Amino acid sequence: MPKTIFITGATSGFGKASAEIFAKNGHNLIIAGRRKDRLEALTDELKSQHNINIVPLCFDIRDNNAVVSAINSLQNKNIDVLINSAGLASGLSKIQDGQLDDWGKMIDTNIKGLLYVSKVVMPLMINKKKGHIINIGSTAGKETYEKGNIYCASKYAVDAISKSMRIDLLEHGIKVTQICPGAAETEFSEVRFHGDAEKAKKAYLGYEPMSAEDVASIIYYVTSLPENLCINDLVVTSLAQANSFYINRKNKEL
Ligand code: NDP
Ligand code: 8X3
Repeated sequence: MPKTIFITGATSGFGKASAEIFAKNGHNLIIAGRRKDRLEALTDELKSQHNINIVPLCFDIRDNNAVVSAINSLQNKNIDVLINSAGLASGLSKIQDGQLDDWGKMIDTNIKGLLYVSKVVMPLMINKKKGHIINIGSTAGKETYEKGNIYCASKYAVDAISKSMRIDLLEHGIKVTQICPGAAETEFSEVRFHGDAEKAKKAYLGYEPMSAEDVASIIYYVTSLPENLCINDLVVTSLAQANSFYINRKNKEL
């Protein structure tokens, strides 16, 4: 039975790879992001390959009015799965050297943006006493690491929000899963280093990180369990990574 999957951050990385795997499996999509050209290209591509409905929604999740009006514009608000993937790290520096602008971006996107989208979608799921919210946390939300500070704090918040959602939505039969990936090669590091592709590449040198498709396959998996089962919290890394700080790099000085 096809479901409707609402994916934030669908223009890149985990969100885009999730759109692809759910489309391949015949599910209808609502895909969101700020880059309209990418949303349109992905919509055209997936529609040409699969017999599914796709609604692209272009908005900035930091803008609550934009979030509310985008979701209210949907003709069909029957959302089965919400994947909160939109997020970012901005900067990597010691907390005493941090930039307010970077901190604001991470807090506004990873915490407030996730909350804005969820606030509109939760009542829709409560109405039908069914739904599945998947929040993309991080290993950074399980252990802090040097220079990770506010990014880690934003992902610790996702951890707490996911636990709270699970408790408060329990009586409504809504599943809440937090997926906490370790390092995966997406546009994440390029965004973190403010567009410096060379610096971004170094984050993945000397070991094999996960791919966006690896994480998307886990996201798909957690939605494919029987109705009475819910994976609450899932940490996934490549074989080369133990946690936030231990990565088995071949080139040890990196
Ligand atoms: P990408 O940079 O590849 O994708 C991030 C997505 O988030 C893009 O589609 C981007 O869309 C969207 N986004 C960012 N800011 C906003 C905004 N203000 N409004 C709307 N959409 C926004 O990164 P990943 O796919 O790797 O990251 C996805 C999630 O996974 C993030 O929450 C990240 O923190 C988390 N994560 C990533 C890991 C990694 O190693 N890659 C590991 C653990 C967690 P657009 O720019 O078009 O708006
Ligand atoms: C992204 C993974 O290790 O850069 O959440 O924090 S890490």
